[in-house]
Amino acid sequence: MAQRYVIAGAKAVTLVDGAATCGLVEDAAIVVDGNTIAWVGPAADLPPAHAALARHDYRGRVVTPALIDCHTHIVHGGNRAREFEMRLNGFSYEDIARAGGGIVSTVAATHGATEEDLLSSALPRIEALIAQGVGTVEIKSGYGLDIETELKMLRVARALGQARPITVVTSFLGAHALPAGADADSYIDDVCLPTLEAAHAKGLVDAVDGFCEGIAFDTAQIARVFDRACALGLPVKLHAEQLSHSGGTALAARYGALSADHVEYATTNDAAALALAGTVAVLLPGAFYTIHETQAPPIQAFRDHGVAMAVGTDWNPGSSPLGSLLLAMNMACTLFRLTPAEALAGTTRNAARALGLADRGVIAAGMRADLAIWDIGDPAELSYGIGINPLHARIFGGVE
Ligand code: DI6
Ligand code: FE
Repeated sequence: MAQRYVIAGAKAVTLVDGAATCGLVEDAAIVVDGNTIAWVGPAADLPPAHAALARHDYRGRVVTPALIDCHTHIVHGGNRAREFEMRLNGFSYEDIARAGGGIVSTVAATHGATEEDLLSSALPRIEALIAQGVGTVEIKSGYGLDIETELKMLRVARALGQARPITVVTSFLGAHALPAGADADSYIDDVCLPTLEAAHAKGLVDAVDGFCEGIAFDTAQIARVFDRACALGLPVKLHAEQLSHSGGTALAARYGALSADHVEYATTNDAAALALAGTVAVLLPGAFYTIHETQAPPIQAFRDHGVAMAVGTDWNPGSSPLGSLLLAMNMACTLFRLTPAEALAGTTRNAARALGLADRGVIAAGMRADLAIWDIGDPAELSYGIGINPLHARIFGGVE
């Protein structure tokens, strides 16, 4: 039901690009018209045309764009708590993957799960994100590695977006890991590319992702996936430079990717290439933390070159069982030295860019009315708290 009303009495953090202090408007008015924002500015400047609308007074709270988690793997079977213990006993993420654990063990659990199982196990995850003010979530496939299971995962991702008030954006991640005993080139040509075609034909794919790494696929193999994505008119993104420097970031930039994700081992040259391509660097501190990584992404090089930085949970059962985007913001600050303002831009404006969504992530006229209202006085509190959720209310498509 289309409604028109004014959000009043709150501080708005608009995140409008280039504005100082995150585009803070102290005593703001935000006019919501149906599912879009019709006007935002100081309450004192509210145009007379809107003056008679109902006012929802948020009494000094802080309003931000609804948060955006631009990198998750929340549709999957099983969990990998045993691997958590193995890492505590000195095994690395790569040791476990090479020993037949890791991604392929989640692939087995996902094969064994019905579509209903996958949906019911993912619902509490998406609800946890919604409860933290998230209005848009990206969900990847990649635990199928065969046509039937990849399609099943993507259908579940779409169903989650129907079942709950949140926008779901899908990424096809067929090039995530190599099924046991398979040859990587044959897997790409005979399984991954035909699956991408089939998933795209069913309207299940919004972007195409891959894992470029020693334990996954090399740049030539990922390039074949990207070529097919381009031929289908789909944008690309890439898990790049997570565990080693494999050349994925430069490849992503060459293809004009929406984002290069993880990027712990990216170099200054990689930062320059991302800047030139307009590719967002997506920082995933939950994975850095979980696998005991010590090499932090080159944040200062990203700043120096003007690379937009986003922050995501990477919520997955292996390298990042992290169900909190607010905690990801805190980790990005403490582990990677982002400022709280950079972390907030990373889960709003820059996260929207990492998903190719031009209609959200900032509070401005014409944008979707996806907003989060917080019981805080200073936007830095969103990153400062650890395990604290100060969400007061969430507005999705104008609906409170
Ligand atoms: N990098 C990650 O951090 C996730 N995928 C990837 O390519 C991990 C997925 C997993 O361990 O299950
Ligand atoms: Fe990931």
